[in-house]
Amino acid sequence: MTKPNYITIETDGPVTIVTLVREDRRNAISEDMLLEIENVFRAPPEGTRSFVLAAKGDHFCAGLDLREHYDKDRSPIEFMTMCQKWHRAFDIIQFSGIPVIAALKGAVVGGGLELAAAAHVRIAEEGTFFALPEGQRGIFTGGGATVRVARIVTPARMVDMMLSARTYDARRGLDLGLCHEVVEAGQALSRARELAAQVARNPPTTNFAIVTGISRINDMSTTDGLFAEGLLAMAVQTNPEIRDRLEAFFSKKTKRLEPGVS
Ligand code: 1HE
Repeated sequence: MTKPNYITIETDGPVTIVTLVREDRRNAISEDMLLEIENVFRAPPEGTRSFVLAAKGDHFCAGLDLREHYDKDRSPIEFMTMCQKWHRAFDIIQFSGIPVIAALKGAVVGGGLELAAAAHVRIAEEGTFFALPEGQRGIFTGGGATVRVARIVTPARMVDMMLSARTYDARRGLDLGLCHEVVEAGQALSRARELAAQVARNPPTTNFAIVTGISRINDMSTTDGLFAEGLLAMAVQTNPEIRDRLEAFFSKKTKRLEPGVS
């Protein structure tokens, strides 16, 4: 694989850290950058058991590269094809079977929010803000927000977000499910790395079931969903790898859950 220009890829044991490094454009996603993002999640470094998705600079991601869009003056079919590329790339992030922890800061807007929504856990630091400003720019979402963001915040709220271009800060984002944890300014990356290291210690089959199964089952009817849940549990609960963990629990060698610790 040739060296990417718009992302960096670093491995720390089983954790692979993918960083958007186009800070002069506020990490706006161009066609080339999208392909680089897709490639690393499609073919992760050997031994990857979890990902951190991070960004350089003050902002996570400003969405679609509006300059490239303007300059290319794409035809309807060209943009449809582009959307399909976004969908393909973000589907790989969501469904490759490997957990992705996003470290959010500054603007997480438009296509940047679509990218974050494809990650499984979102850690936001103080100063993060979420928005869908597409309406204001006269455009529409095209990277999966109508599916992923609408499911998080409800379709009605997404309509409002797009019409009003209102921004939600990290705390409000936490209430709405746009992020799962808020940390002090400057701490999102270290917390995401810590969580990714913890998640990497889960059996891969268990992580696979969690990150692919829950979303897919929620696309199914109740009957199909319950059946699919049984099939996944059948594979995970009978995995010989989990026996040691249960024994460690019985012999009180594992840390107990504590109230109020997230
Ligand atoms: C960009 C982009 C971009 C910045 N494409 N070049 N997304 C938006 O509508 C967000 C647009 N961006 C912003 O609102 C602001 O840039 C930020 C709040 C993210 C950051 O503000 P700030 O003051 O730190 O930076 P800036 O001066 O606005 O931007 C720095 C440079 O990055 C500037 O270029 P320069 O040549 O003047 O230095 C900006 O033009 C450039 N820049 N954002 C291209 N998005 C699959 S469909 C998805 C639909 C969408 O995502 S719509 C995009 C929504």
